[in-house]
Amino acid sequence: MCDGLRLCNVGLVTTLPSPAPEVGAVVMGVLNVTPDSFSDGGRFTDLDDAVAHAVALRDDGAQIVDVGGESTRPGAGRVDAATEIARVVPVLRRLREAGVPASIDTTRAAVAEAALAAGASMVNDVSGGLADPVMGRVVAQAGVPWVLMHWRGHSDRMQDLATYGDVVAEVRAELAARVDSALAAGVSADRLVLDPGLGFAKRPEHNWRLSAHLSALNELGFPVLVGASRKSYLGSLLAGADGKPRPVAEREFATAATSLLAVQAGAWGVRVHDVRATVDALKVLAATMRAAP
Ligand code: PMM
Repeated sequence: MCDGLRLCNVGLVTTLPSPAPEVGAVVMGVLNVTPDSFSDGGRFTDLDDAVAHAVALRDDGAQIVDVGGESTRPGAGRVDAATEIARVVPVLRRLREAGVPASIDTTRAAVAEAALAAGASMVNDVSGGLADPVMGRVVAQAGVPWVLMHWRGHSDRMQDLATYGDVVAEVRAELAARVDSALAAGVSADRLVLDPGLGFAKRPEHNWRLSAHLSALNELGFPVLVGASRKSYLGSLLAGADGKPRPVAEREFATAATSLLAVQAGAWGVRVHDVRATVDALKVLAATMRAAP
């Protein structure tokens, strides 16, 4: 049975969660068990703290908690697969015990495989399958949903790859190619979610343009997930008179605004650090839509 609050397990096959009606979109909470993520890096390296935070995100209204063991902030170096697995697997096991639905945020097939065995029920791949050619096979065999994010290269060089003529057309075409590749690997179309990858090989103007033209991605016919939460282009927008970007922890109102606008533009889901603020904003939108003629 699918109650709209959990991933729906049908035998071995896991289907996408559907939005809770009073919220109108799927809210994915962020849990980075890394020492160096830009927002929550270092906060949840203790297992009990990580699990408690995931439970709090769920209680605030997250339908799925996205667990990441490798930072993808611009300029970040890579950790090896064994380190990534050692960070995420104990957390995922505990989340399974606690009944908290979880996705694994990784670009590595080996990490995805270990994470799925430990209880993750969805793969969030910021490389859209480009970083690891085996990822499609692992996802197809597991029969789980797969978020394909737009990406052009690893974090240490991604900002050099932020060159576009028409960012909307190029992101759309590059995501369509990732969909073709996922389908060719045997992943079923109803397990795919697309994500414009705000901040990944994107300058602020690219993020704004993509946000303003989300409908171009919706036209591809797949659910769209948007991850704007606390990102640096919001910090720049909110810079003080001294020109300094607004600190990461003070970008919550702006993040909630991005969530509302994304869902209003047709997004299926939003990926955020502060679930409560976004759920509040989405409830306002959903109530307004219900009252519309
Ligand atoms: N952004 C980050 C990490 N993972 N996954 C998806 N699908 N979309 C995103 O925009 C995204 C992501 C950036 O790092 P964070 O975990 O600190 O937010």
